[in-house]
Amino acid sequence: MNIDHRVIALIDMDCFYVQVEQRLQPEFLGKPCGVSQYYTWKGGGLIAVNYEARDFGVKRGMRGEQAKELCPDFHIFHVQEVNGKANLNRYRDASADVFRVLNANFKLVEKASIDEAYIDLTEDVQKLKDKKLQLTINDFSTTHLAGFTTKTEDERIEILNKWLNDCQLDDEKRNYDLLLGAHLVEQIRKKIKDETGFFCSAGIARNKILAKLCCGFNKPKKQTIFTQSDIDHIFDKTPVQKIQGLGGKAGERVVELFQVEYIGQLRKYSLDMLQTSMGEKDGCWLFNLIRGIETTPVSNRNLYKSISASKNFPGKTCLDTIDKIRTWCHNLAEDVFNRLEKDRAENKRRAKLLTVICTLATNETITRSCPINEYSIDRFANDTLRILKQYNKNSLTSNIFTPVIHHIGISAGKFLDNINTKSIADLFSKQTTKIETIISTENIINCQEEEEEDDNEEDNNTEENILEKPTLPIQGDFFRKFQKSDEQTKIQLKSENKTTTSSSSITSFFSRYTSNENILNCSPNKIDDHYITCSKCHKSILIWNMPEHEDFHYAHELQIEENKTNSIIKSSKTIKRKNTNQTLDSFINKKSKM
Ligand code: DCP
Repeated sequence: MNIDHRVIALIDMDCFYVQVEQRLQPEFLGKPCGVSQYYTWKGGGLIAVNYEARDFGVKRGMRGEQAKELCPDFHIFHVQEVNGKANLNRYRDASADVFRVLNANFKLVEKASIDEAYIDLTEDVQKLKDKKLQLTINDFSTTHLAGFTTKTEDERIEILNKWLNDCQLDDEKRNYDLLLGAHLVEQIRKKIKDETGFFCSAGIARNKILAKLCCGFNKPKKQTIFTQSDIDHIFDKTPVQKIQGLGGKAGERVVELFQVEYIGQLRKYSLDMLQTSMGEKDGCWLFNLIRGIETTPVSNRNLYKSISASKNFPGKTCLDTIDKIRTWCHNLAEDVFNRLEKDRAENKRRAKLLTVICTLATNETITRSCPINEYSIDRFANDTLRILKQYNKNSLTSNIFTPVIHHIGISAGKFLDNINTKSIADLFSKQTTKIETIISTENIINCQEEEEEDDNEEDNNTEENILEKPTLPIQGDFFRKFQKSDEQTKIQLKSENKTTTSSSSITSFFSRYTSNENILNCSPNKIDDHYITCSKCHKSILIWNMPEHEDFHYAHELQIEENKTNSIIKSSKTIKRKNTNQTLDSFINKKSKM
């Protein structure tokens, strides 16, 4: 597939939590509303605000009381609380309703957050081409073109109509597939509204970054097309930090380093200059991005990578006794447990790793993990408590905990798929269970400590958003794929007389600035010194690779058995690892290089 002819859409629900509440209480439809969390101080902190309220200047992050001063009719919905902790199930269930519609209609849907999804429409558009549709402006009642600010509906129609005719008449049909993509998105947005009651907006472009960017250009209830020819003049007015992946410290660093405000201002820097300052991979990524080239694929990911619960304990609400900490470990464990059980039933998978994050009064943020041997509230709670107790400077007999705790989060991840499949994969998974027992929960893994931004005095209820952010595109792995797959990138780079070999020795410029996006994401490739000794071969193995390593031993033992009896030879030759086409032989050969 030629990557530059992809058609990618980003669907983003409008003021999502407010719509979820309004669906339950329709009498508030059309009225200025917001959702607040923890109704404790000055009307609680607003985490979602609808567009009617935004017209009065009400913004996310304001206190409910402040919103009422700006807009006296402002109605506040409150996030449900269970055991003193925000319960987001209502929003998760509503999100599932939306994803059901998307999955029923498209093959390649990536869940980007609780209310955002990328869709790769390329194939659907190709199929639509065969139908030789004659589309009119009536098929695009909510569509806008990026780069055109239209004040009236007449203006919008005039501009879009011209573009629509150009697209259909253009012999090369350069933008025709974007047009067809926009047509599909108009239809799916209507379907979402009909089937769930929710409005959404969308961006349609050649890649995920542009789709994400332009989705925000005309919100709510609208969609925007970003054509390649508009890149330069739009980027000239787009602040660097509006680009996904450059929103946080990475963006700040780019602005500081190159003394620019808008992303388009970076065009004046050669590839060489960008790479010299940022490293080979990230310099190359940015060089291409500025020219509208970005090739991160839409991954068929509908499931969360981790299931988490967290809670802030600001100021006097801090946890200063073992009893309080025990209660909260239990509350959080219960939340995670209930969702894990639901996830296991629905998705046939099982989490293998429990990660605990905690912020102490000393401002230290600690992240520790341990294997999950079974789903159990008590087990999760006890493991969490045991980890936290390691940081207690008081005597073991005292109930007082010092330094006090201001944040606890627990997260279950590293899922093992297809746990119900009766196959050789099942045997592997059983073996994995044994391995976890060998490792035992006494082996607490020290994960790398990451900085957490102190964003609020209360939970901001964003565990989905924090934890489930799609992987940022600007990292080593991304570039390896990028340089291999994108013809245009190679041409671009050749014309600059540059080679694009990926260098593992170059520290990724961006990886140093993205940690706040993935606070709880204790990814194994970030930790390189946590090894355990394999009880079978006594090799030192990275703990996360242990299940796979043990699979190797298991497969090896099977191979020995295979050599012993002909019947086993026959059956074992057909054994394949799940999701791969490898035979047992190739599996063993590969693994024996470990
Ligand atoms: N959310 C949250 N805390 C935040 C940000 C968001 O709890 N700091 C929740 C409430 C939002 C939902 O996530 O409704 C989706 O977040 P979005 O950023 O997509 O914002 P909205 O959907 O509310 O508004 P918009 O229409 O601008 O996308």
